[in-house]
Amino acid sequence: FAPARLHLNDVKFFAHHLRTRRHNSHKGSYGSVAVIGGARGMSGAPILAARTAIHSGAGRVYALFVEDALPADPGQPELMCRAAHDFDLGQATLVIGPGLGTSSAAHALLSQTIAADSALLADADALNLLAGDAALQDALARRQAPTVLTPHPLEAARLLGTSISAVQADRLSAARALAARLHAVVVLKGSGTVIAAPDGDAVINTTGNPALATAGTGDVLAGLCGALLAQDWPRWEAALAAVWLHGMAADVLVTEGSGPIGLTAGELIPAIRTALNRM
Ligand code: NPW
Ligand code: AMP
Ligand code: MG
Repeated sequence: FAPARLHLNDVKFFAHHLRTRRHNSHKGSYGSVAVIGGARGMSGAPILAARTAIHSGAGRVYALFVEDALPADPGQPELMCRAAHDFDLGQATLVIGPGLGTSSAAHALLSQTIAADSALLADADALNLLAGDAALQDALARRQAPTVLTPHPLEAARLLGTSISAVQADRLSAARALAARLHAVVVLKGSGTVIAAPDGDAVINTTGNPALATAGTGDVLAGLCGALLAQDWPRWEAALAAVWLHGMAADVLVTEGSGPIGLTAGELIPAIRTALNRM
């Protein structure tokens, strides 16, 4: 069956999931996000995700580093930066993968994360580790808490044991196959991002442009979707809204002359905040 295309009117349809900011609310009312990643040389990835999460309404955001290689200055004092082994994984929505690397410490953290009873978004190296471990895939598929996976075409190819060209030749089937196998909502990124559910539902996003073809934009998407999950959005609507808003932010920035050449992932963050508030 043909997939739907995701347009502004569809997104407005689930805007009611946005938390209204009640007068007597506090940071605990808006959920916590913990981003787990940041192996040596890749601390930027979890920081981008965590910065996005705090700009997307999450009440508290932690950036957790796999090898104790904490950056001297994460550039965002609102974030709580810690070594990952010092954190109780049950207390936040978990975003694992940005810059995680594939060390044995990263593998152990992924295993603990999958076992935690928290909403989970797995991206980047978390997906690469998953691709090489059938037992972890089984554990992921058995999770009760909401799970969203955000592979780019190479990460999807690794998970499916195939090539980028095979994934790209039939993106819908690739996304649906992964969603069915891993019992998760799958976001197959790239031009015309596909969002697929385990029951075969699939949607193609209509926002976004090649300004997004730059380092760190996937990490920003992970932080945005994590923030919506932390604010109790259902996983399907969280994935759809995050993909749509991320692409819309890039479209607005290009219209304003900040792209397509040289747009940076960090510049998406305030534009996402604006798009969320307008929603
Ligand atoms: P090609 O070149 O076409 O053969 P990798 P990564 C393909 C972290 N980061 N359509 C493409 O293959 C991440 O979080 C850290 C078609 C491309 O070369 C990870 O942990 C940053 N093909 C880690 O780095 C900022 C596509 O995939 C290859 C495609 C490695 O992640 C950057 C890249 O895949 C980064 O986020 C598409 N739409 N998209 C930081 N500042 O700390 C991708 N491909 O080898 O898994 O590398 O994605 O850079
Ligand atoms: P990642 O490869 O993980 O950094 O993610 C890249 C992000 O940019 C994903 O959200 C992609 O969908 C998006 N992206 C990359 N290239 C394009 C493109 N040509 N058109 C639209 N979106 C893109
Ligand atoms: Mg990525």
